[in-house]
Amino acid sequence: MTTNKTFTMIKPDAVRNGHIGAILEKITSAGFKIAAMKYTQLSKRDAQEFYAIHKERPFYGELVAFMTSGPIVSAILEKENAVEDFRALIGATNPEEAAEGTIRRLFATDITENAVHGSDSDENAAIEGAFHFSGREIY
Ligand code: RTP
Ligand code: MG
Repeated sequence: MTTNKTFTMIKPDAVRNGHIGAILEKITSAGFKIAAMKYTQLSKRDAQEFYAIHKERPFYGELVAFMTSGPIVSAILEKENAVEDFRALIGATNPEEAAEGTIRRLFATDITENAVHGSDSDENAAIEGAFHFSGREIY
């Protein structure tokens, strides 16, 4: 069996609303192993760089303000087919469009404050994991 990795953040809305434990339970119950994890807060510069791909989008300023508005939990997760399976577990970006039982459907506030991040490719999973964790923090 091949295993691979994805990167996630429990975003400030879900942390503020007390959902860290319930979200981690959904993640581990779905078969993801935790390879790295920390409780931290993004600086404005961190968030601008992490979301640089969206810098021309109209929601970029709002996204950076939201992602720096409080602490987050960031983690590297390991599972066979990790990126695709995790995107399925979290559901659509807009929680109103997210499938029943998905993390965003259960815990997100709206399309901006949508509870969790999930990498969209193996390449971005590696880039995003390395942005948040040094080699010594990954097990
Ligand atoms: P993520 O990167 O956080 O896993 O989310 P995603 O792939 O489902 O969505 P993406 O298009 O990459 O957008 C990144 C984050 O920007 C915020 N967003 N706001 N107001 C809006 O129209 C809007 N669209 C996106 C969300 O926080 C989204 O997760
Ligand atoms: Mg994305």
